[in-house]
Amino acid sequence: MEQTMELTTDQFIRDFEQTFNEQQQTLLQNATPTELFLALAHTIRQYYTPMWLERNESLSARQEKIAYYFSIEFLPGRMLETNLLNLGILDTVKEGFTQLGLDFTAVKNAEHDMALGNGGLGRLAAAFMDSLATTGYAGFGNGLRYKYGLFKQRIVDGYQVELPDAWFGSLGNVWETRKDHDAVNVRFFGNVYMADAGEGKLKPVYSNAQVLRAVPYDVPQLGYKNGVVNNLRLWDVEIPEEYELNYPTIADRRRVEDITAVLYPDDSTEEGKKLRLMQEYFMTSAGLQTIVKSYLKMGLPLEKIYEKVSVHINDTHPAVAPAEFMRILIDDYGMEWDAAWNATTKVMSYTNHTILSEALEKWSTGLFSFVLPRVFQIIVEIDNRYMAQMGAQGADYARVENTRIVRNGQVHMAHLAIIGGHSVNGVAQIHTELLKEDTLRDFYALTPEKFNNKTNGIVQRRWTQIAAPVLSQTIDKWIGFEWRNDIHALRALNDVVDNPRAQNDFWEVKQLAKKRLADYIEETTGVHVSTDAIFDVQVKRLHAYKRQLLNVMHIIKLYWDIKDNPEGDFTPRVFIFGAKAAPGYHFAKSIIKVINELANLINNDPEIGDKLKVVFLENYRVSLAELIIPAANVSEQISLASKEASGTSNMKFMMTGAVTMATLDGANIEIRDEVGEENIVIFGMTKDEVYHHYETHDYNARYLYDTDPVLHRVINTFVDGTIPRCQSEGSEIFDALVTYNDEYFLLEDFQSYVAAQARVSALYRDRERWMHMSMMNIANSDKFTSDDTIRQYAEEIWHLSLPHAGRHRAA
Ligand code: Z15
Repeated sequence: MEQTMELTTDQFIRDFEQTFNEQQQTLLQNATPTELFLALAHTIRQYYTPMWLERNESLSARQEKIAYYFSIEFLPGRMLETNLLNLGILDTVKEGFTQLGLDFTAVKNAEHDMALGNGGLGRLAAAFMDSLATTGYAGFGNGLRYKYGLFKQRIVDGYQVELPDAWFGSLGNVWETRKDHDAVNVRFFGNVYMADAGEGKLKPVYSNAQVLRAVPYDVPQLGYKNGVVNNLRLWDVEIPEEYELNYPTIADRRRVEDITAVLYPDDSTEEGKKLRLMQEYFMTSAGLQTIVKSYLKMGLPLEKIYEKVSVHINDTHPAVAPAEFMRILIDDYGMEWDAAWNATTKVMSYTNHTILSEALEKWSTGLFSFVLPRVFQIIVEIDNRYMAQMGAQGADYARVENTRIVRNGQVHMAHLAIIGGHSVNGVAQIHTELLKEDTLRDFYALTPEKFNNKTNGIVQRRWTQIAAPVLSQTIDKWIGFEWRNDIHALRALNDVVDNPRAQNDFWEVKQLAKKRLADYIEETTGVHVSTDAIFDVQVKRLHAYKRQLLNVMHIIKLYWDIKDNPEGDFTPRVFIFGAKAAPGYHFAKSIIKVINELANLINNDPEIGDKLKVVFLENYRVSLAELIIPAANVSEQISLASKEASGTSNMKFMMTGAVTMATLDGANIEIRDEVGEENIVIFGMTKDEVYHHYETHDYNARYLYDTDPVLHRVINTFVDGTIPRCQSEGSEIFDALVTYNDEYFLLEDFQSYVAAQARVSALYRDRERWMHMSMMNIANSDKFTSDDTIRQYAEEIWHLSLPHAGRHRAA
């Protein structure tokens, strides 16, 4: 049901000027983009504040069930345009700025990305917040208010250099509101023993514990044109006044502040640090404590909390939740174990985002019991009871042993999340199948009813209406406006994919986006790229399994093709990379260095010219993605089959008309199912072929290197001095590929990748055919709306019902 704010341009201008005058006390003409941004953001705050208050009142008055999404990362990027779009006033505000003679683009660019996330997992969490509000479900986020978000990446001499990202800096976060009255205490360390509490009960007594204050900052999450405002709650740490004497020096205080100082810059690898465990427990405990408190305000029995509360565990980072929930129910509120366990398992659910074992968190029992002594006791009890119960049911002993929580001196967080909850889901069909048949097969055998799939999605509004306004207008022109409110209406585009005038329009749209990106490339790197070339893009975290190196090997092959035959017929390409490497991930950083040096070699070779360009754009982030993705012709989704749980940028590229170069991995498979085999370019091994290699140990990379002359030459290029200034990085790559037998099977997939790329070049030269493919991708992208994904979570996992429309909803 559509519902937009009623706001005329004149009214907006009055509101904005008044806020600006109160805040900045200068002339509009003198204001910097940042000052204008602050005034605009505060104007918007005034617009949504009444909706936010009303939403909270109506949810508690109606005692609606609420789902809480616990995530150590949220990656919303910029919020200004999303908030304006969702209020239905983006065009009004743009028009107002034009009338005031102000540059809206400069103002929107003054907003710093809110980058409290690494990559896909954090971006998905932010997408779900938008979709929860948009669908109207009561779903709130719970996370950490890091002072420094994901590091800022600079490239110096081809190397990645990391700089701190003080994202709210001295200006503060304009969207947040501190909620002092909801602050709670969180305890770490010390000793715990059980004392007699009378009536045969025991109560824990703590000594020497460290008590810290958790203070929430709430960030509103606006629904698209429906007047709904949900809440993203981010916790910050403070020293409670009564304990200030314990922290006499600034250094003492700093150690505490560390808990919310930095987002761990690791993606898909476990960061086994004490501080990380403290972060995880801090946000989980604070969140759960306030959830129980606000539930009890309704005057309902605690045993039935699962009727009004769901808690979702996003990856293993908040997986201490079942144990902490048990602690709160038993220690703080005196509930019996069985009732508490019944409530806990009905409240909790868990999403797995990877099969890479490095990312399935495990803590040594020594560290865990040192940091969280009481929680550890509870986990041991859960584990013992699990063993006893499974034994009593006659479950297979080996399976039970494989699934227990405490094993070989380690606490297995995924196991706690599965045993302590009622649902575990993967994030794409193939990923969920792999969980069932491999990673979590013993759990699947014991409790198959807990397993389900929820294929990821994206906030399509951001990637079209915000990131690609001209594309959006062109869609309007051909099929009308309905798709802006109901994305499934986009399918009407299927009728015009072969219409020459439509094809021409969509071609021009892409050319404009490419021009916009080409200007940015020239400005930031000094490299001139031609928009006549295919823009071939791989943007994502740098990780061996994502195989940026396979892309590099293909580029090297093309380089030699041109050098061997400079007059040959060649379809020009611009290869564009964007990728951050975890600061401790040495090999990933070596790949960045090699890409940059290869780029120098190729871009400065006059014989190569416009046939081939390679560009590495530094500091890839959400706002840069908004510039890059709509400009892509080819979307590189080339992970080793089975390794990329889903991928989500693949969906964004598809929707803006790129053709996907894909392995049969993650959501690529579902993209193929939507667009059809002939509108995607598939190559490489299947997951079964990969697993066959694992089972037979028959893979021999050196043999491929020795026997395939093209491969031989390409791989030698890393070490023979052709690419200057990366001797040591080149030989690391050589060793990984040949000496250490190529863990991700790049050599095996190379020929098939090269052939697929040749197919792309031929297809691109046939403009009609290419535009058919491109438009088929746009026209059939509706399946990947996170609005539908979140509806499935809400209905099938959290058992939410749609709250009744509030006053702001049209009748
Ligand atoms: C992360 O971004 C993902 C998985 C993880 O385990 C961690 Cl620690 C971070 C990604 C997956 O790699 C990606 O395939 C998926 O699309 C995304 O999560 C969202 O589910």
